[in-house]
Amino acid sequence: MKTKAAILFEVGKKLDIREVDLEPPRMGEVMIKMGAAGICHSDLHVMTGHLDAPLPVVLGHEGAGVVAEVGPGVTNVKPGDHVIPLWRLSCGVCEYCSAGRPALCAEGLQIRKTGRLLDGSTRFHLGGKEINHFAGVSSFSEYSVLPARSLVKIPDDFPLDKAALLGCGVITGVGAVFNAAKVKPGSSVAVIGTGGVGINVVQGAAIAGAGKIIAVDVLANKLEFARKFGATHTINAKETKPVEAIRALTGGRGVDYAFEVIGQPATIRQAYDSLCKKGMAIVVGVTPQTMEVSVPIMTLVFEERTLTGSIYGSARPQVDLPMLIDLYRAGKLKLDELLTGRYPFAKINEAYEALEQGKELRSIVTF
Ligand code: CND
Ligand code: ZN
Repeated sequence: MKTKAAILFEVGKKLDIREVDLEPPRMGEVMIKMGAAGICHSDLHVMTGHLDAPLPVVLGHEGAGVVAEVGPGVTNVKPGDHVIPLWRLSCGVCEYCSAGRPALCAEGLQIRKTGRLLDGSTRFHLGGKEINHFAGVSSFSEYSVLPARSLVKIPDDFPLDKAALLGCGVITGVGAVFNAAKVKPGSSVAVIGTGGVGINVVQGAAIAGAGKIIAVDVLANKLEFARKFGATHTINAKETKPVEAIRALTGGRGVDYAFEVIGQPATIRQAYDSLCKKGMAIVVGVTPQTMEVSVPIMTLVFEERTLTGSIYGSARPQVDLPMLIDLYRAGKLKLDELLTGRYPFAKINEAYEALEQGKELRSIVTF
């Protein structure tokens, strides 16, 4: 069948919406009709060359849709089911999956690096040539084919535009707080970079009962949003040095947890430098492969600080996504306020320009 998909042909170029051929799902695969797809910075990293992906590729890793067709052997979903696709496939049986850390499964990394589905081929074709999948999701397409294991079923009455946000930005941000840091009630938290993912770290910390939540960004509108999502203090890093300001706000002590949600060595170092003794810095931002950061070793030893990272909210999506839906329905998780922009699929490049200019908190394209 034919489907319209947004393709990145070359780094530095805009997305090109083309009508491509989509093969039906093979063994263990599912075709979904996308309802909405989220505009995340990770796709922008691929467009600018900060993140590697085999090209040409149908981008998009945040989305939600309805199952249109299932391939042979699929038992976990059926046509008509509403689903969120996961951008980290997991096998369910390896050491990491068994330990409840599916985002560390090698299968997900394989699909992400090769741009191919598990049998090594693609379902997207243009003029007879293979077009790669992105992270096994490719949500910037009216229809996509992906492994059945990459899907989490959600209630049919849960709106697909809100569900799309859960698939990356929300589970990554809230999950970093709940699963990676395990933020304790009453503790102090700094969040450096409060865009679409960072704002979910802010609201995750608020839900976890943090006493002090210090938001750091360079844009005034992002800091205003951060207040609405639970930040108790805000710092504009363009006007004030963040480390000094965070220390001043904590009586010189530093924070228990500092999250970096941008992807730059300088801000990762700021997160580390903002910690108290025994504090933990959690890197969520994605940097180019070769980038490094250095920290003073003796603070690791004499102050027992931790520097760690969190991928995909260190989550168990089959457990955490339904939990996030419950939190939204209980009025504790803000999704309506998170969704600041809606663009028709045809205007996806405008959605990315708005993200680059910092105009939106999180936006979606609809099909
Ligand atoms: P978005 O562009 O929405 O947010 C970045 C924010 O950082 C913006 O509000 C900027 O104004 C702010 N910022 C930029 N420079 C500075 C600075 N020097 N000091 C303070 N603030 C600054 O991006 P996003 O929220 O969609 O994504 C953020 C990062 O998270 C990005 O690197 C993305 O690739 C990564 C990510 C990681 C994961 C994961 O699993 N770890 C999943 N999804 C996205
Ligand atoms: Zn993302």
